[in-house]
Amino acid sequence: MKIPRDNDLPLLFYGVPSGCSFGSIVALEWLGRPYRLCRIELPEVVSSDAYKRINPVGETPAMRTAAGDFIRESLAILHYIGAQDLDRGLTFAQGTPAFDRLNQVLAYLNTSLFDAYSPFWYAVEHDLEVTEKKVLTDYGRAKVRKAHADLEAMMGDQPWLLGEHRTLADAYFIGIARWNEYQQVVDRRDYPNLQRLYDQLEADAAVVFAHAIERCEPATSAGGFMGEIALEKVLEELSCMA
Ligand SMILES: N[C@@H](CCC(=O)N[C@@H](CS)C(=O)NCC(=O)O)C(=O)O
Repeated sequence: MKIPRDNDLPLLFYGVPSGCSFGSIVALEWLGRPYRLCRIELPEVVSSDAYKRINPVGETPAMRTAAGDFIRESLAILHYIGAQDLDRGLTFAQGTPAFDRLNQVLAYLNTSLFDAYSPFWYAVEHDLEVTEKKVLTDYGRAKVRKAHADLEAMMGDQPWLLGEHRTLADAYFIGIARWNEYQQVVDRRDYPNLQRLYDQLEADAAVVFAHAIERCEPATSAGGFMGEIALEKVLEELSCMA
């Protein structure tokens, strides 16, 4: 059996605290293939010139693939992970109605749900007048409510976002949906299908693992996690290869 060298393993650069990279960690765990992680602190490290060598737009997640290529943007990374093994059922063959539906739900999560929380993060990170803050958060609240209502209807009473089986969409959903715990924008119990999905995911071993990784607590992987590597080390390797 060929033992993979560290550099042959996909490497996910994930943002903490509470980055949307969470979904990519969950997807990697569900995939079950060897991978490594590189922790990036938000907002300091992610905006540094050093990290911009990994992702020029200064955002997480980013991924260095097993072939050494860099992929940025959650959806591109999630699709890369899913395509590693179609038999895992995290995604579907491109060109099929199932793939198109998955892509549609992922795009909704990546735009409408993700973006709905942006006004709240902006309000937390900037010094605003009371009235400015109110306008911003009222706008955000309307967007978060709409996104929850839309997703509730999209999901219906099926067990997972796409139907009978968990997919990349569920992995990505949980990383964003948990932002409501900090911002308390909606009461998720008003959206019973989403609450059921949320509870089911929070009990999932990959989600428990991803929380532990974010908190630097002992984390039990399904087997794929091969350890963390520091950004400095990755950059050193890049310099040696240049
Ligand atoms: N369109 C990007 C957005 C990525 C993004 O905004 N990531 C956040 C964390 S969730 C980030 O790294 N922000 C930089 C910062 O906080 O300074 C994607 O979907 O991957």
